[in-house]
Amino acid sequence: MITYEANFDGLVGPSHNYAGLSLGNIASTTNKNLASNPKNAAIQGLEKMKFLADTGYIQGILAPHLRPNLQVLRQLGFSGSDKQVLKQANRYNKNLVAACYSASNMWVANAATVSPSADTSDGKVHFTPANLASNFHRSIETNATAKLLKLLFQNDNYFVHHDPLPNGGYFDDEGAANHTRLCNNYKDSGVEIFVYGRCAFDRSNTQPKKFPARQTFEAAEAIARNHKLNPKKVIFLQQNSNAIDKGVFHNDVISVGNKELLFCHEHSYKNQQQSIKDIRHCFDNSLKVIQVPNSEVSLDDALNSYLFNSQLLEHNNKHRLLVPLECKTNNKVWKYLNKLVDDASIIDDVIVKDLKQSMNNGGGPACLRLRIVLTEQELQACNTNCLFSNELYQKLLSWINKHYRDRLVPKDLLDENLITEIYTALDELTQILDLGDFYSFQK
Ligand code: SUG
Repeated sequence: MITYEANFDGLVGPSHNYAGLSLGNIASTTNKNLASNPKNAAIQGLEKMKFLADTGYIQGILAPHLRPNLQVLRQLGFSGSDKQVLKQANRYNKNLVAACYSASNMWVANAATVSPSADTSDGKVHFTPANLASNFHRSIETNATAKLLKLLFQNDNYFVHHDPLPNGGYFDDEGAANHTRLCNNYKDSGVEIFVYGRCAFDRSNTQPKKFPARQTFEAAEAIARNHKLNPKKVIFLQQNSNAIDKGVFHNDVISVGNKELLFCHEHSYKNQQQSIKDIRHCFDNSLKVIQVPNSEVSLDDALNSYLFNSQLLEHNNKHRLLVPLECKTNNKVWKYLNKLVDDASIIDDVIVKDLKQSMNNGGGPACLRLRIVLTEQELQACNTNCLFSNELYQKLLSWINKHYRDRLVPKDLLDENLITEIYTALDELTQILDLGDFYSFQK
């Protein structure tokens, strides 16, 4: 049976803006209040999807969530017309309005953790939407994500949807950004690696000092249990807390794995050498590890370039890396990448894509995609209108050009016209993607 690794990318929403909402994400805090360009952001993402689809990879699309999230503002006691709600909330706290407008749901690597049917004891694909409990603006994504995944992967014969984990600090979960799957072939059972930043029940466990550790060990364990994974094929590794304090807020900013290859920085994990040994022990001799030494690419260079947030793709039994443009403009990283392609027989191609609009908020190529390994039958069982095609590309491109602004600054979030523009755009999108009345204003 043919089995694919499909990449579902988040389509950037029309309210993409820079609000400095994520403590510990250096790009987000540095670029606070910068003018954003939602149109370019969406087109940059769409061009990445097109490239991958044209190259032969299975590419899907996840629709943006409804923003502003006025329902949350009403829940918090702001009332009246939409305009009045926004005005009152803005008087109360500007960050609250920005949070309700955030297009952060574009980074779908944080949407959910997905285990392929080859790894689960009931032979079904398991989904757990992330609670994203560490940041308010991200925590309000969970319900819409759960609804969207259920809509796209509806067939009970193939798909199991779990509830998000409970809030309250013990089970903070950031989804696939802290989850890596290694396997020999996609159809074979694999090793699932869960990376966490802190143990909630063991306060003596090392914690970062400056920035929050967003994922807990307890959340990772709960997902592995729910997904009915074979305990012998699951590994829990702790992130290096100094790296979190430098700005490594998710594991996918410092390591990426696919098939039999793990590409990581030497400061990815708490006990790096033991962690690699554990993976080797759990996987088999075919495991390949490229560990990048700090002397060649420092943590700062890794963070500035987002080298490890590349998409690591299978290519003719080898691998290729789709890297953000920032890897090319960083001399050390670019030199390293050229050496990697020249020297070894593991990576044979590097593709550069401009994703500057997303990068300014700390979201690189790998943040924009949720990987879902699917058999041919499972792929046919999902909502195929959300799978990429040239026709869909053309439709989405003209939809973006028609509806998106090319500049947003904080004061624009109070412009009532923006709400109307967004509703009109999203209404049309549900027709393009055949999502029915997905958004609450359509009821
Ligand atoms: O959660 N940025 C996101 C970036 C997520 C990147 N995803 C992965 N690494 N998988 C975050 O920090 C910034 C929003 C703002 O400041 O406007 C933001 O939410």
